[in-house]
Amino acid sequence: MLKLYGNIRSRAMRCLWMLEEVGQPYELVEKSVRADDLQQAEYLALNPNARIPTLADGDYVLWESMAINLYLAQKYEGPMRAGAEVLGLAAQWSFWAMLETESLLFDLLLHRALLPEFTRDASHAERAELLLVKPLRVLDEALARQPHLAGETFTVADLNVAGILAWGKMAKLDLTPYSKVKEWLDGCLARPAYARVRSRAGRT
Ligand SMILES: N[C@@H](CCC(=O)N[C@@H](CS)C(=O)NCC(=O)O)C(=O)O
Repeated sequence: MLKLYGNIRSRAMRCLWMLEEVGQPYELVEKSVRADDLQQAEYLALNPNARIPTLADGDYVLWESMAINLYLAQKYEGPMRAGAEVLGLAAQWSFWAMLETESLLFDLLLHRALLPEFTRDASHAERAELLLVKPLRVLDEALARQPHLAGETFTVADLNVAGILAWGKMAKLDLTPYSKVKEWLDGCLARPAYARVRSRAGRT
């Protein structure tokens, strides 16, 4: 059975969402982000970065959340199975989201929500929001041309980017100027597979 190492409150969320969309049986092996949990010889043999998530599909092991999802989209039959064109666009948007938005969104999340209030710095959040204008415009323009990132239907391209942009929602990023992004993100996050993973969080 597929095994995903991680936890719901981490970047493993993106892969849990994908696994739910793919519909293959899988097991979540709970791993926190604590060093004592990650710096174990057995886990380091799977992921030498000592980070989560990691996927094990039998003896085949992968780390990096975006790569795990692109693999699952190629490997398994079903609604998320993607051909070369979709995979190309999914890789493009996944690299783009990681490089152009992820660290800015993380900064925003830290300084708006995650850090204890007395250590938050509003100027960090403002800077991140300003630097996000350009990529959010790019995304908004793409979604004005077609409803999803690789065409008419929801694919791993949407899942990978929405999995990152979800941090913006948690950080109360104002998406009003990017109406297409807002509509698309709300639609992605309303998917039953996403809700199933979130309800699992409520149980843990
Ligand atoms: N680029 C990696 C990042 C993985 C990552 O940084 N995961 C965090 C949890 S969200 C982690 O394991 N942190 C523990 C640490 O850095 O010590 C991915 O997308 O999978």
